[in-house]
Amino acid sequence: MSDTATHPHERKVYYPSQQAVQSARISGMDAYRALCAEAEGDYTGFWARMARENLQWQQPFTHALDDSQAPFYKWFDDGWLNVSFNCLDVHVQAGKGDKTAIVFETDDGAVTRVSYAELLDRVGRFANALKSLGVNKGDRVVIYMPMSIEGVVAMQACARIGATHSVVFGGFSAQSLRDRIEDAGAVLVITADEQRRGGKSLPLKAIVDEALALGGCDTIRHVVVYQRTGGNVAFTAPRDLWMHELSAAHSPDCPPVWVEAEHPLFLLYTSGSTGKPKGVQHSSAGYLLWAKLTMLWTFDIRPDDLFWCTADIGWVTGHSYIAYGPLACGATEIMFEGVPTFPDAGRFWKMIEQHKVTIFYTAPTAIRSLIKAAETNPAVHPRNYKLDSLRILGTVGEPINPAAWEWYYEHIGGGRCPIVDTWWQTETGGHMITPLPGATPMVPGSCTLPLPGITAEVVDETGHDVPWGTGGILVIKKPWPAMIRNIWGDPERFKKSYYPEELGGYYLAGDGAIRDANDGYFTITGRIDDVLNVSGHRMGTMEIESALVSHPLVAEAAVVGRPDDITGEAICAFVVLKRPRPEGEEALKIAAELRNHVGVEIGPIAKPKDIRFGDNLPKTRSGKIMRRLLRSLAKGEAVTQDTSTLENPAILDQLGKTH
Ligand code: 6R9
Repeated sequence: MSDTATHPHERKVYYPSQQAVQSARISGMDAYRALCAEAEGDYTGFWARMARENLQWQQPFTHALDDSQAPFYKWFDDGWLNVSFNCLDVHVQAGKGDKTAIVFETDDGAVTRVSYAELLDRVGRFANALKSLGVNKGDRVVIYMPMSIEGVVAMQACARIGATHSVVFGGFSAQSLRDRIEDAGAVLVITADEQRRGGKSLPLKAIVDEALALGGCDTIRHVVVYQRTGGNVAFTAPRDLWMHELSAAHSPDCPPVWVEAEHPLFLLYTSGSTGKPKGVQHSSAGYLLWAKLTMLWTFDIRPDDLFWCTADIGWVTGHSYIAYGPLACGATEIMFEGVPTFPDAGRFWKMIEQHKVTIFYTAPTAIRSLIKAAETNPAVHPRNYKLDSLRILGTVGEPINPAAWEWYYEHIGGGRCPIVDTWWQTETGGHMITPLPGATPMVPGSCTLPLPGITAEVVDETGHDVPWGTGGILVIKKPWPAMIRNIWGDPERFKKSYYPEELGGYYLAGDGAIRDANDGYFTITGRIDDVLNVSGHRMGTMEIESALVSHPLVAEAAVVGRPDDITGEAICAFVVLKRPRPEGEEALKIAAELRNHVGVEIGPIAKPKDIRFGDNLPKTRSGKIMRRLLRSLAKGEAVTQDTSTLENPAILDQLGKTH
């Protein structure tokens, strides 16, 4: 149970300053409540108004919501638009072509800027190049690229011609990349020769080659390569092509391909509770509307802001708050190639000072690791940097613990900047529950209240509201424009995962939550399914288990999470080998080999921190692995749960020991 529930009166409340309230777009709680009331009074009318006022339509829609095939909802169905047109052309046509769209800083500190007019030029050229390679509306394009302006160009160019992109995070292995290419049936991969992170060059093109060589990717016709480092890469003619050569050979003038509102803008693979990652399918209009509106509401973005979201374009945060949202608002944003600890752990603070960042959005895990760094090395403490350009701070990806929140508020925000703790998911498209910087009183550790139009609630297993102060399941009661539309190629799984019958038509988020007994504020209590959150990255336990058992030595594996001070959760694997249980040096050696194997199967982010070997796993008499016992063991706690149904109680002693 959370602190807020047990000690309602000890909660510390932080109010946005008068100044923040006065100047905000949604100014004060009354303005927030008025928008909520408008949505409640006329739900579809509210969304229709938002969509008319915030997007430019080539052909206007005549109705907002079609729920005739629920839960396959359609929004603004008969309207037509183009996402890239709404992100680029609208600003250039409004005379803002010279405004800087993206400030890009490389790993080693070189800075380049691109204006809206230049970005439109580059997107147009590359979109024409994609067309010349036979990429058509509806084709899937996999993007496996580093943080770069070219990465955004690739995404926007797909949007411009109606191709559906699927960005795969550059940390995923060849095997994971192959699986995603195959599942999406992609016709083309866009990658880079190498990526630069923390002073090192890491291969990308070589991994694409490896992925394609694994087989099953027969749909791929071309691999387009952005030359980032100039490192040596193998080139297979006529399959492989250079991005810069293609772009130079084509005209910047590429009329947007108008698409239906529901046309899939992108797929993004994310972990679920079974072994296979799911391709979350997003729409064009509903998604873009929410990416833009949440920039306006949650970040209160203004023309003179310098917005910095530190996420990678391989995650949904990088989609909504780098590639689409800021551009849809005509904002200026920073994009960073590197890591927060290179050349030292003062990098973020130095960049905020140097570029005069006004809105900073990052993950709790980054904050926690930078707190630790600042405590051990005074030279990288934020007090050494001038951070007074900041006006709003944000966090995303996992719960932020109150101590980290307070440090962020004091040391980064100077006690002056509201913190927006934004709860949302790959599936929701954009923020769902979050404070508003010019309205909501903040409570550290709570994501506070849903945005206007978002019908979040905490219910029991049968879909009935639980009283405030009682924990339960987080649901969204009504559909919303930016919601997931489908799991690519698997509508049944979509229904089962997100709209289970017993919840009576509510969207199941997969998180537990509790509302404060006094003010109804939401606190997220963590996943209720077999999904772990490691450094804000979603990892399915089954996915890691399948990777482990695919190693020839492994007979059986069970993966659970345990709390970790820096990464939030850490991956802990219990493994039974096909040979006698190893001990000492040998156990360490095999554990290292298994870790490496998981890195190859999924990617380095999925490597278990702890691996423990047993002769068996704790199982019920019906053969079910008792994960809750493993969770206690992983934490190093004594097992206090009922073990009467356990087939083999002696195993707990053996698995409780770390080596
Ligand atoms: C945007 C993103 C989604 C899961 C989500 C939840 C956790 C995200 C959070 C949070 C507490 C927050 N999560 N934001 N938990 N407070 N502010 O992270 O998407 O990668 O799909 O992860 O992350 O558990 O269900 P995604």
